[in-house]
Amino acid sequence: MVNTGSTETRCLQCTLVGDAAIGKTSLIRTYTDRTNNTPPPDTVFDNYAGTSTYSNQEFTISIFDCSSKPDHASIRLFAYKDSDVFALCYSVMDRDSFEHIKSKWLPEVTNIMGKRVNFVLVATQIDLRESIDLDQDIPVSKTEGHNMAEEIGACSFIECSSSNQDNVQCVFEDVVQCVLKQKKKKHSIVQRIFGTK
Ligand SMILES: Nc1nc2c(ncn2[C@@H]2O[C@H](COP(=O)(O)OP(=O)(O)O)[C@@H](O)[C@H]2O)c(=O)[nH]1
Ligand SMILES: [Mg+2]
Repeated sequence: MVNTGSTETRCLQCTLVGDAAIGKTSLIRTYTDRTNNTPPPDTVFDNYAGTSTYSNQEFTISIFDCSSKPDHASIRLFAYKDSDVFALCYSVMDRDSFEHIKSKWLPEVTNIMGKRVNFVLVATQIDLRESIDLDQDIPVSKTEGHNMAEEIGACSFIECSSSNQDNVQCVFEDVVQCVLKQKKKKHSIVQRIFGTK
């Protein structure tokens, strides 16, 4: 669970959520430098750790990577309960995965965590936009992603590619920022109600 205190190690728990085969495991393995040029494993449940710096402070991010299959829902729910923040992911090359953010993944997360859950919206595989075939769906645009993020109340929206490492570090900086923002908001509510610092 989150510990963002000023003297102890700052650590937080993040879970990646989204359809299968959209690049969740690749994103985590690229961030934590565990790719070794091997294909990503077909995950049921895995736990990774990485570090990110935000405002000159280092944070350890423990990351849960869960299977998206309906059969593994109970494993996901177990991971959700321990999470401080979620990265809701879709691939820009898979319109269904984009639609499922609103129809499936956000409802599943809020069902466990409540409506005030911290989450960022992440678009993956943006390098593939350059190489679409004529018979493929039109990729999900950046504007569509921004609009979705606003509509669902995401802390932030970011597009990335694990293949060329584009914005991979930024995804996890956004994750840290999302938790800190929420912590600050809670602190100011307590101050307003109780007049304490
Ligand atoms: N071109 C490209 N391929 C990717 C990217 N991320 C993942 N992939 C590929 O997409 C497939 C599914 O990735 P994976 O990480 O297993 O997806 P997951 O099921 O959501 O965890 C694999 O073949 C990856 O190599 C990316 O950013 N660009
Ligand atoms: Mg995976």
